[in-house]
Amino acid sequence: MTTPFTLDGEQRKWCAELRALAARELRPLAGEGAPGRVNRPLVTALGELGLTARVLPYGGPEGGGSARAMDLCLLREALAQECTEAETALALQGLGAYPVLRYGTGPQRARWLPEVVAGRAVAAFALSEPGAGSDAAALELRAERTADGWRLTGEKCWISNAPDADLYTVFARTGPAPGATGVTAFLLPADRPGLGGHPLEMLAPHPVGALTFDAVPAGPDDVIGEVGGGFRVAMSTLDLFRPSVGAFAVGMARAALGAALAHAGERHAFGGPLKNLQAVSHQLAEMATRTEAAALLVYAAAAAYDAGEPGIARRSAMAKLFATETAQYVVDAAVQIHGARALRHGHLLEHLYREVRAPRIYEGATEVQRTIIAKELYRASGAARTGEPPTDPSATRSPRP
Ligand code: COS
Repeated sequence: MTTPFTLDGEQRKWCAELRALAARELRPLAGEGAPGRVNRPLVTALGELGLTARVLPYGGPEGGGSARAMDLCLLREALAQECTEAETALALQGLGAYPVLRYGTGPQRARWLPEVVAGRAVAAFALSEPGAGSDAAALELRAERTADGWRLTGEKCWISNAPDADLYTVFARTGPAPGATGVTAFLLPADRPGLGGHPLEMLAPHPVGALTFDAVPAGPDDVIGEVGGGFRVAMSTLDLFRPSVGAFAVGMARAALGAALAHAGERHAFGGPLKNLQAVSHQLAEMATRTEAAALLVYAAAAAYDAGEPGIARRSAMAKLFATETAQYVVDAAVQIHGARALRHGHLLEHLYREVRAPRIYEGATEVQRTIIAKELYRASGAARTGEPPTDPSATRSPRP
């Protein structure tokens, strides 16, 4: 078995191939996309190159379907070093369609997964609302009972790939109970009557929008998982994707570190290359050390997920928290080493500086990750006092087939 402390030769080779592929095939397509909108040629290429299939291993309508966290993390880290747009387009396909892969019915899987995997359909994960970001269980999108199902009324906000996606995993309140109880996940195609939306202009270039629901009809066949089981669908999806946000951050940190190293070797000031200045060399060493630590936390969380170990929610939270905060530091330090040239539009670091901010917020802000980690610490210390085994919210995760 591979230890999470180092990648094996095959994994390193795969990462190198992915980087070359991203630079050759994906970066040119990314350059042609409109900021803030889904880049369909890029999504199609990710499907045709077989990359989406690695994130969403669809084994037929009734087949198993649990993504491998390590594959997802290595894909994201490698692509992020060459083309963040391709990286994010791939991740969003996974996030939007993973609930269908893991919890969907045979017909839901058969209808949508081949399309998403091939890059012909675009998926989105619609959880956040204007009044429910970090406090996801406060969501208010109402699903009112009708004779043959539900009608959804309300709105979603900051939804990646909206409003251009073809299918949405939507979390709505089907029961009167407040909080996590009474939330149900629905699979809604974009052409459902009453479903509208508009793009939002954000700092990062990836597509983000708002959705409006005006009595949108949904039937029992649209439910993902169980009625009332939607919060668990959302949380377990995030357990898989949070370490991979960390991997995206590690990829960006590596790209920034590479740029800073190159610049410090080429740029002369005060009678020699910048790298001869101790202030610069110590900064580079610190950037490298923190990036390495972030990568190790990400690989450890991914390896634990794939092995079905306990404490996944905590490990995912730690990986995302540490890696995204580290990447912000590394990109900022790389900008500082470059000086003003890094702030010009079109410079790699200007791009990364815009890209690196959002991952500290989406899929659970840094503060939410700390809350998840602390909750588990309290559970474990409470259990140690009583002698009971600690409860683990991520423990009911079905083992990988
Ligand atoms: N896996 C499965 N189930 C989980 C879980 C996990 N990782 N974490 C929590 N649950 C379950 C709990 O077991 C609990 O179920 P029961 O009531 O049946 O016991 C239920 O979900 C509620 O859990 P909890 O009480 O911990 O929920 P909170 O309302 O306190 O919320 C946080 C917890 C803050 C962690 C949650 O709201 C969150 O993740 N917020 C950030 C949302 C986010 O990431 N948004 C980004 C959207 S994508 S860009």
